[in-house]
Amino acid sequence: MDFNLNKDQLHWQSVARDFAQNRVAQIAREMDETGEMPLSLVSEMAELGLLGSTLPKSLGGSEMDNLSLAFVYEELGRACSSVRGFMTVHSSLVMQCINTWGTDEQKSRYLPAMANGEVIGCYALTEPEAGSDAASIQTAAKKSRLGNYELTGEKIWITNGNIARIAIVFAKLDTLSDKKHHEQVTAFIVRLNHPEIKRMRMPGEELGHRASDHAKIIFRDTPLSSDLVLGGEGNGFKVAMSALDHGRLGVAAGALGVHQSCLDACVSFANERKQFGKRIGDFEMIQSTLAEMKASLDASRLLVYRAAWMKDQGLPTKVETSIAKYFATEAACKAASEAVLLHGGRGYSNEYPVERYYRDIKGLQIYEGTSHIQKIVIAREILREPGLR
Ligand code: COS
Repeated sequence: MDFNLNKDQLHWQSVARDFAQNRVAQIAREMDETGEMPLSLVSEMAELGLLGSTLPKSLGGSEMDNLSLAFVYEELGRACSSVRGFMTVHSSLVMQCINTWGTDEQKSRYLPAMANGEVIGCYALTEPEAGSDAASIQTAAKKSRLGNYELTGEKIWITNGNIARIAIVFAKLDTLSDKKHHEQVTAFIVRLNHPEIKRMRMPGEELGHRASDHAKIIFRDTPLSSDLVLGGEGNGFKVAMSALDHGRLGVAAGALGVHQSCLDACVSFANERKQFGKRIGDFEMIQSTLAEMKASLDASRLLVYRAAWMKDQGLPTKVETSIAKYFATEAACKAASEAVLLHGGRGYSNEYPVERYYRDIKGLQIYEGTSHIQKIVIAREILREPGLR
């Protein structure tokens, strides 16, 4: 792996940093308090070419490499996890997935409009009884004699669900009911502005990601034409898992951003706060915290960049992505907890941003596969291939 960044990578890092620091960070606290992300940010991200990410220019994309995309998520994550989460779902889970599995017609119908921000996407896998056990979904697709489908079921925790125009929805196909659970799953690209589709905010107030749009979506005999199947009947579980390989890397990169912001906040606080007659940064216990935070950040960064770099080489990255997601989110959780402690009483209030980082980071440890799930993916692979390096 080459540790020197090329011109394009430096460009995307700088574009994302400038946007994140000058536009997003300025309003992050307000978004957290109001619970809304202004949609103008979506248009701005589109104009900067961020939403088009790795997609080809012929489909409205920006042709950045996956390492550059990791920099974009890292920079957005430094400023606001809700905005980073919006983009990871839209650009990685949905757009990269349609680009991999879609027909030419599906790609040209949806991807340019998504790259320019006109159409927002969401990914509808999770259900009340199917979280970690993704193959146990109950949403059903009934196939008619003419080859069309009807969709019935309920999806929850769908990020971007109320603002999206399209969703990738995973359902079990009735004609495949004699197959194994995961072999019945089929993915559909569903237009959400249909009267048979009900959408609402998730009940309750969330710990973090308060400017994210998390929806419950209900389908009742929703008609779907045959051209909306994504990746072929019965391939939906593979579509879902491969999309998560993109999304999990985005989450891991976002965790780097939160971790970096915790460190930055702690360094500045350690330099300005005085106790016992000197800067708290002069005390070895505080120095130990800062050193651990920095060492674990560097380790996370190497793991995230390794997975992105391998993806750019066309190598399989399922395990490396799970390692990056697991390690980077756990390390950032610890860093955020230490950051609140280091700030003392001030860290416990939203006077300082570490309180928001602490609430937000917990979400990254859970969504797109909890730390437990990432450990399952890693362990299964090393048991299957004991000499894995
Ligand atoms: N890419 C492509 N295909 C994949 C894949 C991937 N990353 N991971 C698994 N598959 C394939 C397998 O190869 C297998 O295919 P075959 O039937 O041809 O052998 C099939 O999918 C089933 O895989 P597996 O047996 O591993 O499925 P499990 O039901 O045991 O599930 C876990 C595996 C637990 C890893 C999976 O359910 C998972 O990731 N759960 C978490 C879901 C999640 O992240 N939810 C959050 C929703 S988004 S916020």
